[in-house]
Amino acid sequence: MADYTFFTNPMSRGQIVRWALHEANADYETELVDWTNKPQGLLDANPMGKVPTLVHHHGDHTHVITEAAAICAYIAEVSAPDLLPSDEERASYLRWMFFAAGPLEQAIIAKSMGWDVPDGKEAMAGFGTYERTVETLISVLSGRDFICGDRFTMADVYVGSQVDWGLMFQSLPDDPVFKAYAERLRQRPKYKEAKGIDMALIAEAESNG
Ligand SMILES: N[C@@H](CCC(=O)N[C@@H](CS)C(=O)NCC(=O)O)C(=O)O
Repeated sequence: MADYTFFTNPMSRGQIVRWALHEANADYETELVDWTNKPQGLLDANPMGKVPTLVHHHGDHTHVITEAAAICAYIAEVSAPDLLPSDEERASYLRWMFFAAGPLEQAIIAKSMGWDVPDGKEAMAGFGTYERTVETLISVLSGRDFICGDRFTMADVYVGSQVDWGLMFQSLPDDPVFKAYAERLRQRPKYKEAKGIDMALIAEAESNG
Protein backbone atom coordinates (compact mmCIF):
# COMPACT_ATOMS: atom_id res chain seq x y z
CA MET A 1 0.00 0.00 0.00
CA ALA A 2 1.17 3.52 -0.78
CA ASP A 3 1.96 5.90 2.08
CA TYR A 4 -0.93 8.18 1.15
CA THR A 5 -4.40 7.83 -0.37
CA PHE A 6 -5.24 11.06 -2.16
CA PHE A 7 -8.93 11.81 -2.83
CA THR A 8 -9.17 14.38 -5.56
CA ASN A 9 -10.88 15.59 -8.67
CA PRO A 10 -8.54 17.01 -11.32
CA MET A 11 -10.66 20.17 -11.61
CA SER A 12 -10.32 21.20 -7.99
CA ARG A 13 -8.06 22.47 -5.22
CA GLY A 14 -6.72 18.91 -5.35
CA GLN A 15 -4.23 20.29 -7.91
CA ILE A 16 -2.51 22.12 -5.06
CA VAL A 17 -2.02 18.93 -3.09
CA ARG A 18 -0.87 16.89 -6.06
CA TRP A 19 1.84 19.51 -6.61
CA ALA A 20 2.79 19.27 -2.90
CA LEU A 21 2.95 15.45 -3.12
CA HIS A 22 5.25 15.68 -6.12
CA GLU A 23 7.51 18.30 -4.54
CA ALA A 24 7.86 15.83 -1.65
CA ASN A 25 8.43 12.83 -3.97
CA ALA A 26 5.72 11.17 -1.89
CA ASP A 27 4.41 7.67 -2.47
CA TYR A 28 0.66 8.09 -3.06
CA GLU A 29 -2.30 6.51 -4.80
CA THR A 30 -5.07 8.60 -6.30
CA GLU A 31 -8.79 8.04 -5.69
CA LEU A 32 -10.67 10.09 -8.25
CA VAL A 33 -13.88 11.62 -6.93
CA ASP A 34 -16.95 11.87 -9.11
CA TRP A 35 -18.98 14.80 -7.73
CA THR A 36 -22.24 12.97 -8.35
CA ASN A 37 -21.15 9.70 -6.77
CA LYS A 38 -18.64 10.32 -4.02
CA PRO A 39 -16.78 7.24 -2.81
CA GLN A 40 -17.71 6.00 0.67
CA GLY A 41 -14.01 6.10 1.59
CA LEU A 42 -14.02 9.86 1.09
CA LEU A 43 -17.21 10.39 3.10
CA ASP A 44 -15.87 8.20 5.91
CA ALA A 45 -12.62 10.16 6.01
CA ASN A 46 -14.15 13.60 5.57
CA PRO A 47 -17.84 14.15 6.34
CA MET A 48 -17.61 17.42 4.37
CA GLY A 49 -17.19 15.25 1.28
CA LYS A 50 -14.65 17.76 0.02
CA VAL A 51 -11.43 17.30 -1.88
CA PRO A 52 -8.54 17.39 -1.44
CA THR A 53 -8.63 14.84 1.37
CA LEU A 54 -5.48 12.93 2.23
CA VAL A 55 -5.25 9.71 4.22
CA HIS A 56 -1.81 8.90 5.60
CA HIS A 57 -1.24 5.20 6.21
CA HIS A 58 1.09 5.19 9.16
CA GLY A 59 2.03 1.77 10.45
CA ASP A 60 -1.10 0.08 11.79
CA HIS A 61 -3.24 3.23 11.79
CA THR A 62 -4.22 6.11 9.56
CA HIS A 63 -4.34 9.89 9.83
CA VAL A 64 -6.83 11.97 7.86
CA ILE A 65 -5.86 15.47 6.88
CA THR A 66 -8.06 17.97 5.05
CA GLU A 67 -7.87 21.65 4.03
CA ALA A 68 -5.36 22.21 1.26
CA ALA A 69 -3.06 24.48 3.30
CA ALA A 70 -2.97 22.07 6.24
CA ILE A 71 -2.34 19.16 3.88
CA CYS A 72 0.63 20.97 2.31
CA ALA A 73 2.05 21.69 5.76
CA TYR A 74 1.47 18.07 6.83
CA ILE A 75 3.20 16.65 3.75
CA ALA A 76 6.21 18.88 4.43
CA GLU A 77 6.33 17.74 8.07
CA VAL A 78 6.09 14.05 7.23
CA SER A 79 7.69 13.67 3.82
CA ALA A 80 9.66 16.77 2.82
CA PRO A 81 11.83 18.16 5.61
CA ASP A 82 13.79 20.22 3.06
CA LEU A 83 10.64 22.23 2.34
CA LEU A 84 10.06 23.11 5.99
CA PRO A 85 11.09 26.61 7.09
CA SER A 86 14.32 27.39 8.89
CA ASP A 87 14.09 29.32 12.16
CA GLU A 88 14.53 32.52 10.15
CA GLU A 89 11.77 31.57 7.71
CA ARG A 90 9.19 30.19 10.17
CA ALA A 91 7.28 33.40 10.87
CA SER A 92 6.82 34.13 7.17
CA TYR A 93 5.98 30.48 6.46
CA LEU A 94 3.14 30.39 8.98
CA ARG A 95 2.00 33.96 8.48
CA TRP A 96 1.55 33.83 4.71
CA MET A 97 0.25 30.27 4.55
CA PHE A 98 -2.51 31.19 7.03
CA PHE A 99 -3.04 34.54 5.29
CA ALA A 100 -3.56 32.77 1.97
CA ALA A 101 -5.94 30.16 3.46
CA GLY A 102 -7.90 32.77 5.41
CA PRO A 103 -8.12 36.41 4.31
CA LEU A 104 -6.90 35.89 0.75
CA GLU A 105 -9.24 32.98 0.01
CA GLN A 106 -12.17 34.84 1.61
CA ALA A 107 -11.41 37.99 -0.38
CA ILE A 108 -11.20 36.07 -3.66
CA ILE A 109 -14.36 34.07 -3.02
CA ALA A 110 -16.30 37.17 -1.94
CA LYS A 111 -15.24 38.94 -5.12
CA SER A 112 -16.07 35.93 -7.32
CA MET A 113 -19.51 35.57 -5.71
CA GLY A 114 -20.23 39.29 -5.92
CA TRP A 115 -20.45 39.62 -2.13
CA ASP A 116 -19.65 43.13 -0.90
CA VAL A 117 -18.58 44.00 2.61
CA PRO A 118 -21.28 46.42 3.77
CA ASP A 119 -20.13 50.00 4.40
CA GLY A 120 -18.70 50.36 7.87
CA LYS A 121 -18.24 46.58 8.37
CA GLU A 122 -14.65 46.25 7.09
CA ALA A 123 -13.32 45.91 10.61
CA MET A 124 -15.41 42.76 11.15
CA ALA A 125 -14.34 41.02 7.94
CA GLY A 126 -11.04 39.20 8.43
CA PHE A 127 -9.87 40.33 5.01
CA GLY A 128 -10.98 43.94 5.53
CA THR A 129 -11.41 44.60 1.83
CA TYR A 130 -10.31 42.77 -1.30
CA GLU A 131 -8.04 45.70 -2.17
CA ARG A 132 -6.28 45.75 1.22
CA THR A 133 -5.67 42.00 1.05
CA VAL A 134 -4.33 42.03 -2.49
CA GLU A 135 -2.12 45.08 -1.93
CA THR A 136 -0.67 43.46 1.18
CA LEU A 137 0.32 40.33 -0.72
CA ILE A 138 1.79 42.35 -3.59
CA SER A 139 3.85 44.41 -1.16
CA VAL A 140 5.34 41.33 0.54
CA LEU A 141 6.13 39.59 -2.75
CA SER A 142 7.71 42.76 -4.18
CA GLY A 143 10.79 42.34 -2.07
CA ARG A 144 11.41 38.61 -2.45
CA ASP A 145 11.46 35.74 -4.93
CA PHE A 146 9.56 33.33 -2.67
CA ILE A 147 7.12 33.88 0.17
CA CYS A 148 9.73 33.23 2.89
CA GLY A 149 12.60 34.99 1.09
CA ASP A 150 15.03 33.63 -1.48
CA ARG A 151 14.23 29.93 -1.07
CA PHE A 152 11.26 27.80 -2.17
CA THR A 153 9.37 26.22 0.76
CA MET A 154 6.10 24.33 1.03
CA ALA A 155 4.36 27.65 1.77
CA ASP A 156 4.98 28.57 -1.87
CA VAL A 157 2.93 25.61 -3.03
CA TYR A 158 -0.12 26.96 -1.22
CA VAL A 159 0.39 30.72 -1.55
CA GLY A 160 1.68 30.27 -5.09
CA SER A 161 -1.35 28.18 -6.06
CA GLN A 162 -3.66 30.96 -4.91
CA VAL A 163 -1.71 33.43 -7.05
CA ASP A 164 -1.48 31.02 -10.01
CA TRP A 165 -5.23 30.31 -9.95
CA GLY A 166 -6.08 33.95 -9.25
CA LEU A 167 -4.21 35.05 -12.39
CA MET A 168 -5.73 32.25 -14.48
CA PHE A 169 -9.30 32.95 -13.40
CA GLN A 170 -8.75 36.73 -13.21
CA SER A 171 -9.81 36.85 -9.60
CA LEU A 172 -6.47 38.52 -8.85
CA PRO A 173 -5.14 41.51 -10.80
CA ASP A 174 -2.59 41.03 -13.56
CA ASP A 175 0.07 42.66 -11.44
CA PRO A 176 3.73 42.23 -12.59
CA VAL A 177 4.73 41.07 -9.09
CA PHE A 178 2.11 38.29 -9.13
CA LYS A 179 3.03 37.37 -12.71
CA ALA A 180 6.76 37.07 -11.94
CA TYR A 181 6.09 34.97 -8.82
CA ALA A 182 3.70 32.63 -10.66
CA GLU A 183 6.13 32.27 -13.56
CA ARG A 184 8.94 31.32 -11.19
CA LEU A 185 6.75 28.58 -9.73
CA ARG A 186 5.44 27.34 -13.08
CA GLN A 187 9.03 26.62 -14.15
CA ARG A 188 9.51 24.06 -11.37
CA PRO A 189 9.78 20.49 -12.72
CA LYS A 190 7.47 19.14 -10.00
CA TYR A 191 4.83 21.77 -10.78
CA LYS A 192 4.93 20.70 -14.43
CA GLU A 193 4.85 17.00 -13.53
CA ALA A 194 1.84 17.34 -11.21
CA LYS A 195 -0.11 19.71 -13.48
CA GLY A 196 0.57 17.37 -16.39
CA ILE A 197 -1.28 14.58 -14.58
CA ASP A 198 -4.30 16.73 -13.75
CA MET A 199 -4.44 18.28 -17.25
CA ALA A 200 -4.37 14.78 -18.78
CA LEU A 201 -7.19 13.65 -16.46
CA ILE A 202 -9.26 16.73 -17.38
CA ALA A 203 -8.68 16.11 -21.10
CA GLU A 204 -9.69 12.46 -20.67
CA ALA A 205 -12.87 13.41 -18.80
CA GLU A 206 -13.75 15.95 -21.51
CA SER A 207 -13.19 13.43 -24.30
CA ASN A 208 -15.51 10.97 -22.53
CA GLY A 209 -18.21 13.65 -22.55
N1 LIG B 1 -11.35 24.48 2.62
C1 LIG B 1 -11.14 23.43 1.67
C2 LIG B 1 -12.04 23.65 0.46
C3 LIG B 1 -12.19 22.40 -0.34
C4 LIG B 1 -13.23 22.55 -1.43
O1 LIG B 1 -14.13 23.41 -1.37
N2 LIG B 1 -13.15 21.65 -2.42
C5 LIG B 1 -14.11 21.65 -3.49
C6 LIG B 1 -13.39 21.50 -4.83
S1 LIG B 1 -12.21 22.79 -5.12
C7 LIG B 1 -15.03 20.43 -3.37
O2 LIG B 1 -14.64 19.40 -2.86
N3 LIG B 1 -16.25 20.58 -3.85
C8 LIG B 1 -17.19 19.48 -3.89
C9 LIG B 1 -18.30 19.62 -2.90
O3 LIG B 1 -18.32 20.56 -2.10
O4 LIG B 1 -19.16 18.76 -2.94
C10 LIG B 1 -9.67 23.36 1.26
O5 LIG B 1 -8.98 24.39 1.36
O6 LIG B 1 -9.19 22.30 0.87
